[in-house]
Amino acid sequence: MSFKNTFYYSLIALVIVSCTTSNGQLIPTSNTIAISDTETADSIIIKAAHVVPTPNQYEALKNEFIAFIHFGPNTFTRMEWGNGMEDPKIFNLQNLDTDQWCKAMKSAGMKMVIFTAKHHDGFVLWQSRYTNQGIMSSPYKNGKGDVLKELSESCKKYELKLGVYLSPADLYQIENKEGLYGNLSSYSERTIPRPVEGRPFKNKRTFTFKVDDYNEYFLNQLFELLTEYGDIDEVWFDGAHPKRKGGQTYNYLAWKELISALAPKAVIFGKQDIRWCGNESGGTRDTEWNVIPYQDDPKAMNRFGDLTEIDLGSRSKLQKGKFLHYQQAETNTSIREGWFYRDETNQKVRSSDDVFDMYERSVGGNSTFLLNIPPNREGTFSPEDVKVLGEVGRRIKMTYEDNLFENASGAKRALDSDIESFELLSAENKALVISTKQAVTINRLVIQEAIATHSERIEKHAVDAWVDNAWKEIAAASNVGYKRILRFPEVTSNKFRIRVLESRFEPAISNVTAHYYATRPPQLSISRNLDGILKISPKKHDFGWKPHGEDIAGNLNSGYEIRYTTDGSKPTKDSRLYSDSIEAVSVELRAVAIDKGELGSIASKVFGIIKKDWKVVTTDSNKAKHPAEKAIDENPESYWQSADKGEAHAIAIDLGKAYNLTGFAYTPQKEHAAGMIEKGLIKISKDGKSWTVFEAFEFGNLINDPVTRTHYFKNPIAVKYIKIESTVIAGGKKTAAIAELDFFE
Ligand code: FUL
Repeated sequence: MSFKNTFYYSLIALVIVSCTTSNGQLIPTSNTIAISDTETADSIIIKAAHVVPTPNQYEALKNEFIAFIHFGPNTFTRMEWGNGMEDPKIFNLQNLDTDQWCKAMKSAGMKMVIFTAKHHDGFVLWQSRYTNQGIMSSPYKNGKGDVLKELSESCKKYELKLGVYLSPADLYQIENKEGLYGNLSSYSERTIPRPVEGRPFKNKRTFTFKVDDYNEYFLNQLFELLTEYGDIDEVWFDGAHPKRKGGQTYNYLAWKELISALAPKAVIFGKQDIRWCGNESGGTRDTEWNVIPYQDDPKAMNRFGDLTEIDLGSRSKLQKGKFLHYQQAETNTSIREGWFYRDETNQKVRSSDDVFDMYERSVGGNSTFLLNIPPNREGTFSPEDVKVLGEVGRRIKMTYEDNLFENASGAKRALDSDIESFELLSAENKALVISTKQAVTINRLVIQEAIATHSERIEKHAVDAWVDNAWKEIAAASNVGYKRILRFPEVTSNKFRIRVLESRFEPAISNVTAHYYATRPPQLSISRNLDGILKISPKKHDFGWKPHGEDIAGNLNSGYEIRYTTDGSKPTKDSRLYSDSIEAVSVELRAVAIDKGELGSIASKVFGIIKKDWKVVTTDSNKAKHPAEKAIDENPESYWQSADKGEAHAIAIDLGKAYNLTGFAYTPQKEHAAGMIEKGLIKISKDGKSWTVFEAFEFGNLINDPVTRTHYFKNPIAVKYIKIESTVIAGGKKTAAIAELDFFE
């Protein structure tokens, strides 16, 4: 043990006994702190309490709400993942209005936009010198257009920061004859950027790296992106691979060196700065720790895996680390079903309720909210998306602009609206009392820790209000970190108290504000049973964020009524009143909750034909726990899974009578990543015995985004026996699974 370590340990031991310091710092803070083999459990926790974000990470956290833009050939082919063999002319863009994008993003209060400069298909949306698979070969401005350039200019005009997503996976470079991906080229010293005749760079810096062809290509492209479009504040890398070739690996450490040199303010997503939240549906953890244990030093790591567990940084997890590292989460999801634009009719757009709820859970849950808005084929955000962005921005402003603790007294340095100053709590004093001049009615409380200097330390806390001459607990949650938004039923008082119940070390609270959210009619969800009986109820979130152990929809909304239509028309206050169920129907049901005359967001669901008389004719195999009937039981939680290994698996269904079918919906199971049917065939039969192929279908990105996918047939077909047969299972897996199948008339 070094002298330095011995010194720290004695100090730690001393402080654990006395538990106070003058400034709340016991050891030097750092972005990564190593743990030695002989370290005690207590000193590991003390170390965790001194792991802080880098200045770049801290700035990125302060952005809070940022945008993602997925745009490219998929926008025109309506695919989630391209195949790399697209003719660049498919990107048939005639108009582009990046000012309109920026205006809409600004209206939502977003601070940065991350643009898909290249998605997995390898098509580049800027004027790269190193490929012709891109905008230069498309009709847009006769091959002279540059979407990233236009966006970067709009960003300057509207004061938005800019980030770029450069997909490491590259199907064009895999599929074409001269493709560089996995071409087994040797490693040698290469100069970045590689000079190209007649295309000089303004930035004259050069770099030398020992890399292979694909990594050189990637570095050349990074050089272009980081030197020709103004400041880049985030570089985004994912880990998805629709296909692999030649054992291609990535020299991330070389990429990082280049990024640090050319974009010193940028954070890197998918690597040591920012991690994926673990899902693409806007799910958040109740407790999102950003101080994470690692086995290797993240600063020297070349590969980062996805961290998807529910618990990433509790005390017991920290004990297993050899390095403790600050790595914040980004909660990423799309405003539309899918990352790319498809259409105005079948592709649902999230409601403002939904987006606002995700905003509160993610920004108020120690992460950054990254919301994707996919531009349409006209080069604009669609009107519905623009409306939702504006509405969410208004709600954020209306709720959070006014601080009802503005003139309050008590915890001065937490109330002064300067998030750098803080109130340091100690073992003796673990509470802050706040008094307002007049009584205030609140249902939201924001708490922030001084993470840049004092890390995230609070592990459990509660809030009380002084009501009827006694303290009444109104909310409780676990950690705080950068920001915690507490949501609770409204309460009126002039005295509040924050109690820290557990912490890693002396917590430094930098900000406390109180707010009132004007509640709205609840979002609704619609379900159907096997007999076709429909039920409408307030939506429960897939990932329940219920820090105070109560049902938020129930707390915030009562006395509302539900109105609905079954003919596809918009429900209004004059539509039919819902009581407790709707008789057997196979329809498009649209419903809305109405509270004090105000209409909530419309919930809609298209129900296929009723499954009561369906029978499974055959399957190739079944796992004992997952019989075929589970695919048609109207319960998306249960599923059929094939037992045999291979790519081809089938389930055939007798619909009871012939229907004129227009399409089908596939709901994958969500328990694990195996069994996602990426490609398959629809087969039909007259007798349930001999089958002919009717049509092929394809669904991309199912592993990361396992939501219901719909495929409409080119022409309707009258049929009684129908079969779904897989031809490709996502992620190279060998079994097929179906949670629910629906057929539309
Ligand atoms: C994933 C990709 O596979 C999706 O298509 C999308 O780009 C998402 C943001 O990242 O890794």
